[in-house]
Amino acid sequence: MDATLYVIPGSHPSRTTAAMLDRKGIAYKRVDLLPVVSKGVLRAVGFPGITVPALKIDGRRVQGSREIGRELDRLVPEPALYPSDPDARTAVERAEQWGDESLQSVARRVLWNALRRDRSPLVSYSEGAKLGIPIGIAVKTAAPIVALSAHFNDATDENVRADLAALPGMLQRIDDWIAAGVLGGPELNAADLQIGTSLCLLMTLQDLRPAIASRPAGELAMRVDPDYPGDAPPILPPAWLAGLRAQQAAPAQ
Ligand SMILES: N[C@@H](CCC(=O)N[C@@H](CS)C(=O)NCC(=O)O)C(=O)O
Repeated sequence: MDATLYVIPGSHPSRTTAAMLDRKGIAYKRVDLLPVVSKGVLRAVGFPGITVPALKIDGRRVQGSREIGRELDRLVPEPALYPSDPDARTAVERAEQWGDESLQSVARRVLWNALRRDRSPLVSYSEGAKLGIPIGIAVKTAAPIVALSAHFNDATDENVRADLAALPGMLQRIDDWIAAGVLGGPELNAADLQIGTSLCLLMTLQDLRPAIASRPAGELAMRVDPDYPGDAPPILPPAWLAGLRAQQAAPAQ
């Protein structure tokens, strides 16, 4: 199979897709793109949309982590990313959809808001990336990219405060899915890979890591992508983290 995966270094759905390809044993070439610049490059190479992950596989173009998951199961059925039992499949697809549509954006907004406050951790997210220019230069000139990414992703203070207030409930939902066997089973499924990488991205922030790492959701994340790049020292206003810390101090029974 001839496969090329277009990613942005540190992008969580890109890591989801890379994990899917690895699980299927499909070798691929990875093309690393800078945020924002990525939109034009994807159009130039013939993708209809402007987001990563984008996969060219045997001449076909597939874009979006969920679409790619389904296409990979069609091309290489085993090991399956979605259960064959219809009820189990519906539950996994619902969790995956929530991961894509809700948790993914929360992780993206929190990260860009934090990097807008302090760009110095950016280099850690590009570990091992081949961006076509030295990483140091890419990071030094990243101010407009960070500002634009925060803007495109609506990473406003107001939104991120609301995201962090909602995060304890989101983590509880993930723990509940793990307890119900929808997530975290013996074989990782598409929803595990979708949700796990968003958790990994959130856990790159030292502000959030302890509250996530100490619970089943955090254990799942470490199973999904233990080598996730990025490490940001405390950056966010402590008052925004109060709900998360209160939940960590008094976990649900
Ligand atoms: N929900 C989609 C969204 C993908 C998405 O928004 N990707 C971001 C990176 S995480 C992107 O390409 N952003 C464009 C940019 O940063 O310029 C998926 O799972 O494929």
